[in-house]
This record gives sequence, structure tokens and C-alpha cells, in this order.
Amino acid sequence: MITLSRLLLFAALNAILGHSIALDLDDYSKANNQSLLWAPYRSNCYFGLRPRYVNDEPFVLGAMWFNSINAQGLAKVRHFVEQGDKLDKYGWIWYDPRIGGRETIRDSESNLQLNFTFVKSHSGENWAVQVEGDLIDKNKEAAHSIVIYMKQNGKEDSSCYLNQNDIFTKNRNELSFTGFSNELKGYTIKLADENSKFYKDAVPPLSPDCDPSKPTVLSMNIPDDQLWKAKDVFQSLLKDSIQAHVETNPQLSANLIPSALTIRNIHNFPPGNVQYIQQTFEGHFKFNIIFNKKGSKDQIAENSVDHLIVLAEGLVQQKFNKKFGIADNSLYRDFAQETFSNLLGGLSYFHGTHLVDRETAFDNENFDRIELLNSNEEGPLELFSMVPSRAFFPRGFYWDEGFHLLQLLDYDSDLVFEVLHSWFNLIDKDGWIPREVILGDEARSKVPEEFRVQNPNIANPPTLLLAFSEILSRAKTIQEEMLESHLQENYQYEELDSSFQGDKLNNNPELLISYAKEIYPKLLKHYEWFRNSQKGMLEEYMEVPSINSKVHMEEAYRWIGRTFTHCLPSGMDDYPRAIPPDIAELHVDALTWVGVMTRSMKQIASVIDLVEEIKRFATIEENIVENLKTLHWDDDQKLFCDITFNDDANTDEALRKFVCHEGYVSLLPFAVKLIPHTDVERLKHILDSMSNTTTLLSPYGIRSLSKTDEYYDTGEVYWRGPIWLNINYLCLDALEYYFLESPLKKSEGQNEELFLQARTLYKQLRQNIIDNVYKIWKKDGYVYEQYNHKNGKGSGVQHFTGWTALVVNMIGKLPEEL
Ligand code: 6A9
Repeated sequence: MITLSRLLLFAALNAILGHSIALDLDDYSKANNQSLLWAPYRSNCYFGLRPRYVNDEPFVLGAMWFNSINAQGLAKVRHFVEQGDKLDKYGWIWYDPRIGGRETIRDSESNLQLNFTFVKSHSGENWAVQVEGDLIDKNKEAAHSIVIYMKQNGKEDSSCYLNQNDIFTKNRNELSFTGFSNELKGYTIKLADENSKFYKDAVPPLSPDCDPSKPTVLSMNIPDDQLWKAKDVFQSLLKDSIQAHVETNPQLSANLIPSALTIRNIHNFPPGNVQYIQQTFEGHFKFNIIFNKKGSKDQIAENSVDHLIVLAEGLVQQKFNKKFGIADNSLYRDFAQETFSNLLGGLSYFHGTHLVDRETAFDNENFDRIELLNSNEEGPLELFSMVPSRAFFPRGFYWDEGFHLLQLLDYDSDLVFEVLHSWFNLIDKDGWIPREVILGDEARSKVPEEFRVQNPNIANPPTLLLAFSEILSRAKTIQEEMLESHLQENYQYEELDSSFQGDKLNNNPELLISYAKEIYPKLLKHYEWFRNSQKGMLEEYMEVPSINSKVHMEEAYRWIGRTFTHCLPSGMDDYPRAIPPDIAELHVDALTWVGVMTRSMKQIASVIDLVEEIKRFATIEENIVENLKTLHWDDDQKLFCDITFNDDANTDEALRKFVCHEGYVSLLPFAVKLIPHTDVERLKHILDSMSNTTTLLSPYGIRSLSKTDEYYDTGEVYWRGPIWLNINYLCLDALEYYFLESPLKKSEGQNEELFLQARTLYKQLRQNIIDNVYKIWKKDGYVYEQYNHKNGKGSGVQHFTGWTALVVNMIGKLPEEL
């Protein structure tokens, strides 16, 4: 909390000086907007681009590919990221949305090695994508069709359009388009080829308009809400076309296939808002798609794309090295950069309506799954967020996002700010944010129907506030800031200049103060919503003497919406809870998370100097810390546990029944640092629990559930044993906080042994996790949703690009004394 007091000092100074140290929130946002305007924000596509703003006519680009050497290729058009595509590997090897990146794809089924390299001009207004591909097996024939589609809305007579220009003007491998939209104004897009070999059949094409030895363009109209079906549209156009070929030419032979799988306008569509461009290559190919805003000062020249790529890669490497401090010769260097790039590669911009059921209540004693049948479409809303998995979960998840931001904070706090800001904008009139944010048809298409509808009684761990607190604690001190403020204005593209650093927020705490002021009322609403909606029925326990004498009546919580088998709101879906469920049960993790939220609110109130509020939150926080002990600490098992009401009790004391399951839930108060430093006794018990290899500690990390628990390794085996990186990260962080950085460390000699034990655990746990995740990545090429508790193998969703990337932060940070 040292940093917090410095922030306070800054707040005071700021009040005295007025606004003399200026970079106000508006300027700050503008700078962020520029460098974050364009990026592959359609992370659900292997490659999909759009700008980060809302309007009715956003420019959208998507890429698809398939091997058109035989008819089977048509069924294997790649577009959205799908695990079922069984690519050998795909993902970003270096990437920063402000600068650029390279995604590599290895698709042996299509015999294709493919790279998409995305770069921007320094102003962020212009961009280029280089598409480069080659055969994997040179002995197998292939005709690689790359299909790019672009959309720019506009009615024929209106000002927004994207038209194909003078096709083949300079040479026949160049296509160009001009476009206009209200946001972008005029722009041009060029597809230019660098001597790739187009596919040329020995036999003449079926007709001149489907000649694979040339690029083909088809323009047509697709309504906005159907664009996500771009691939289906393409496939059915080809099917129609094949049908037409067959009608005119019944002897269609197999070697005419690349031609027959070339798009053509048999329906005579008039020019529309969508352009499909198909190019079919044999062997190595490489072409650039270049977007230039008209009148822009740093337009991208065709022959400068390669150079720009070299520069961008250099900058991204430089930023990564600077922020994470992983040595170039480290065993983990490439693994870390790739894994982190894939987290960033999930950064997405969503816009659209979502489905909300505001009627269904959860106030009965029925713990079967409640169907949400009263949904309405609400919005449109927008969301700027990362995603847990581009293939399986390409949408916003509330508690995942807090972890994503904790990771990103080490790298680009300005980007963290943008994402946080976007999520906080979702807080509705009642203070609610949905657990899953599924905006628009494109996002919806990836969610089974029964999971689409959200309900405002359902919560999820408030990790976003954890991340916001973290930003506040890290903001630089005023002294440092004054020293540095004049050394910043150096705008040379070759150097990692300030516009790419993402450090503005850290360097300008006053921005945080302004933002904290602005957002405070909304956050307060969110906080109150959480407390009210998840309130537990503590009254039931008033006959329990040990509770009655000590408890703070306001602070007891339960997750609304748990069922017999699952507690999805808690985030740890199948972690065991009381059986049978009871409306009077109280969840220790729910109380803990309210504690986290309260502590963050206290911190925000401190930064903006709301004296009464600081006191109020401090009291609530203290009460929560005490209630954790009074209500949830089981002194027999030495664990924090859920409790439930026991009707069959034979003493008053026994009316409370502890529901103890040693694992992530029992560790949580420790993991989020809610146990006072002075509570050495409990810290010791928790440390023992974490260090115990017969219960929680495995060679791959801390198990979600103790090996000795009756539910261990049963049912779905989701949060009942497997190793999850998010909670392991919190545990490492807490170990550091309590035992490595703690002021207790030096003063209290009698705890020597405890510190030794904690240090040993910290080192071992950290190394176990890094070793295992790295080993599996080496073997499979991916990181996973979780890791098996028995053999360390990756399990759950493959290429889970969300919180598993926290391994990078574990590699990056190692306290000096270790
Ligand atoms: C099911 C499946 C085609 C489950 O990472 C997101 C969440 C976590 O927040 C949560 O803690 N995951 C964890 O227990 C994945 C949840 C997926 C739910 C939607 C639809 C569609 O697959």
C-alpha cells in the first residue's frame, strides 16, 4: 500500500496545483484510439479485421482458404477458428495490436503453410496485411484458393461504398478498390502480388469467368446481420456454379476442378456491399492487401510493406523484452512471446444486441437447472475484450477478463484501461454486468442456444475490480513522474516511442484519478448490485451461539443460480458444494469476492478522496475479514469452508454444518490476500495445505481439489482435480505478498520456519507450473484450458489463449532474493 499513499499525496498536490500537469482523459483516449483503431479484432476468424468503433457501416475484412485441387476442398473452407479443422498449429508468434503481428498457420490437410502478417503505419490510420503461403508437401499437388472478403456498407446513392476500381490496370496481378465511409472518409485498398504463380491448368478453364490463373472478384449484397455467414454464402455460390457447369457440360471431368471451384457471378448480382476476391496459387505465393486513407501523411507504399514488417517485428520484440524482462537466450523466450501474443490475439471488438431474461427469478427451493425462457434482445452494446479461447469461447467472460487484464498489466496498462473502460460501460441501470457477454449474431453463433440468455440475478467473481486495484497500486509515484515527464516526446518510428509503449497511464496518475472520479458512481452501483443480489440468509444461523455472539449481520453471501451439480456463477463450475443444496447455505468464496470488491472500492474512494466512503468500506472490509473466521473457518479441519443449515442438529452449535472441500475454494481468502498478516496461525494452516503433496500440491501445480476429497477426480473432472493457472497464479502472488515481501519477514524471528517453508513452496510451485506448461507446449504446440492432475497433460480446450497465458507473467517475475 505504499504506492497508494503516494497516489494520495499526488491527489492532494493535484488539488493544490489545479490542472497544471495536463494530459487529460480526452487527449489520452484520443491517443489510445489512434493506435488501437485497426487490428484483427475479429478473433473468431483465423484472420479477420475491423476497426474499433461502432456505426452502421463498419468496414469488415475476413480471410478464408481451401485446397481447390479436388471436390472435397469445398467442404473444408477454413474461416472461423474451429478445433474441428484439426490444423497442426495456428496462432500469433509476435503481436501487439498497436504495432502489428504475424500469425502462422500449418494446415497439412490442405497441404498449406500460411502466414498473415499485419502492420500499420505510424499514425495508425493505414495498414497492410501480407499473405504468404507455401506447400507443406512439395510432392503433393495443391491449388490453394485464398478468399478475401471485404464489406463496406452503403446504398447505391449514398456516401458509403467500396467499389472495384480499374482492375488489372498496371499488371494483371493487381486489384484496387476505392471506398468511403463517414468515419474513415475516403480510402483505397489494393491487392498486389509479388510474382506468385497463379494456378494454371493444362486444360482451358470451364469458362473465362472462372479461370483460376487470375484473381476473381464477385460483388454482391449481404445484409449486416448475415455477414458472419460469409463462408456459407461462398460455398453455396460455388455449389450453384458447379450445378450450372454440369447443366451445360455433362462430361465435366475431374481435372476441371480448380476452375469449377472458382467463384463467378452466375446470378448476375449488381455490385453490392460485399466483395469476394479469390486467388488460386500453385507453390509459394505472397501478396499484400494495403489500406490507405486518402490524404493520410504516412500512406503505405506497395514496396515498403516488407520493410514495415521488419520494423514492426523489431518494435514488438523490443516492447516484449522491455516489459517482461525475459532474456533472449532464455529457454522460455519464444514460448513466452508466442503464448502472450496469443492472449493478445484474442483481443476483439464486439458490437450487437444480447439476450437478457429479466423476469426469471431464482427465489425458490428448486435447484434443478432453471431455463431462461423470457428473454428479450437488449442493446446494441459494444465490448472491447480478450477471449478465453478463439475457437470455443470467442466472447467476453467477466471473470476471465480480470485475469487477462492482470496479465496484460505487465505489458500495456493503457490497453488494460481501454478494456476495463469498455467492460465498466456495460454496467446497467441496476448495476449488473452479464457473466458472459454475447453480442450480435456472429458471437451468438458460437454458443449453444441454452447458454445464450443472461440473467441479472447471476454474478461471477469480480476480478475486474481486482485488476482496477492493481492499476491503481502500480501507478507511478509523482516524484518519478516529474523526473520523466520531459524525456518522453521523442517520435521516431525506429525507437519504441511513447505512443506504442502503453505506459501513459502509469506515468500520469492524474488520469487515473479523473477516471476513478468519473466511473465511481457506476462502480458503486455494481458493487451494491453484487451485495444485494447475492445476499445470503444469515438469519437462519442466529441460534448458533458462536455465530450469534460475533457475526456482522450484513456480510454473508451465496451464489444465486447454483444447481445440484453445478455452481457456474462461482466460476468453478463443478467444484463440490453442499448436498443437498439449501437456500440457507453460505459460500465462502462469495464472501471472499465481496471482500475483494470492498477493498478495491476503498482504494478507489481513497484515490478520489471520499473520506466518509473510505471509512464505510474499511468497516465493511473488516467485517468481512472477521466473518470469514466466524462463519467459515472450520477449526477441526483447519480450512475455510462453505456452510449449510443442518435441520437434524442435536445441539444449537451443530445447526451450522461445515461443507469442507479442500481446494481452490478453501484457499481463496488466502489467494486474494484477505487474511491479515497477523493471523499467523491461519496462514500457517493454509501454507501446510498448499504444500501437502498428498492433498493439493502436484508436480504440475496446485490441484483444484484435494486428492483426499470424496469428489476428487469424479464426474466431469473439471474443477475436481485438474490444475488451473488462474488460481495458481493468485496463490503464487499471495505467497509473494505474505512471505517474500512481507514486513513481517525481517522483524519476526519466530516465524523463520514459516518463511522458509513458504519460500520453498513458492520456488517449487512456480517451477512445476512453468516446466509442465512449457513441456506440453513443446510437445503439442499449444497451451490448454487446464492440466491433468495425474500426468500434467493438457486437458479441456486446446489452444486456450486466456488465463493460461499467466505462465508468461510467472516466467517474467522472479523476486530478487530467490
Ligand atoms: C459452453 C460450449 C462449442 C468454464 O473460460 C470461460 C469459462 C470460465 O469462466 C469458467 O470458469 N469456462 C469455466 O469453468 C468455459 C465456459 C464455456 C461455457 C459455454 C458452450 C460451446 O462449445
